[in-house]
Amino acid sequence: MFDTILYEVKDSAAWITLNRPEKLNSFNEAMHSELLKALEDAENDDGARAIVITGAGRAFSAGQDLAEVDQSTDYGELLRSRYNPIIQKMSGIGKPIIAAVNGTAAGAGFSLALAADFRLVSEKANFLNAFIHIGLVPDSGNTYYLPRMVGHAKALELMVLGEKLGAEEAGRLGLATKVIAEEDWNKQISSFVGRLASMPTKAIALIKEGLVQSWGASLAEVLEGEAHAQNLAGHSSDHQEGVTAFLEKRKPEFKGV
Ligand code: T3D
Repeated sequence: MFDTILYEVKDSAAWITLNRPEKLNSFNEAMHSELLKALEDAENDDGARAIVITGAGRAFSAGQDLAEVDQSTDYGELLRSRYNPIIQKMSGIGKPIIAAVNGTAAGAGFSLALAADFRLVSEKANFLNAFIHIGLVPDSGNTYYLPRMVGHAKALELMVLGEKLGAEEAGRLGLATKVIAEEDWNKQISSFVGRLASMPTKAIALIKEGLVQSWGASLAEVLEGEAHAQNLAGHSSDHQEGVTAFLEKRKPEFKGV
């Protein structure tokens, strides 16, 4: 169905693999539209309660395919039409998105990992704000997410110096949710994804939405947003199940509704 990605729904999660390993999963036009379509499919599939994005081969993604751009390219338009819809979509999807960063995440590949809700990072992986090395500025949400995650000073350092950030330091900075040894990779990814896919999905969606809204909001607006979200969560079947399971002293079985 797709040429540049692999897509599979299994164990209640949608697994999206960027699949141009010979080009380090850099983004060509087809991969932009296919990733967006895969995200929409995953969003609309009730059988998928978590979404994983990973890369085939030794890289997560090396960002824009540089062989596809030249001086005639309208870079602003390229971002508006191809990258930005992906980043916006990831923020708006009411399901947890996990970037399983198997190797280098460079340029817009770094931005893609930042736009996920969790980053599980292989001990062999690294993050690289490669833009500066080719005279560009970080894009695809990089200047939004990175300072919010690691602070202004560190973000500026990574953007301007363009040095590789290793997995261990990414863990220390809180950018990596978990750093995973190679031999444990598949097992730990499956277990983390399985855990998220069995959680109260509706509450996760409301948490994602509330966090995004909180950035530009006043305390009064945030308090009202929380009250609204809590009313929605409080009337979900999963909330009822959570309370019943607590009172019955058993593990809850959330259905995501
Ligand atoms: O349109 C616009 O420009 C605006 C949008 C911008 C968004 C962006 O993402 S801009 C940033 C683009 N990305 C980069 O600048 C990263 C370029 N790649 C690298 O710096 C290095 O490849 C890595 C540090 C990521 C990995 O280095 P290394 O030594 O492990 O691998 P390599 O030998 O450089 O790459 C392996 C192959 O992948 C190689 O092909 P070959 O020689 O075997 O046929 C290389 O050309 C190819 N490759 C890697 N990155 C890209 C790429 N081909 C096209 N585009 C790439 N981004």
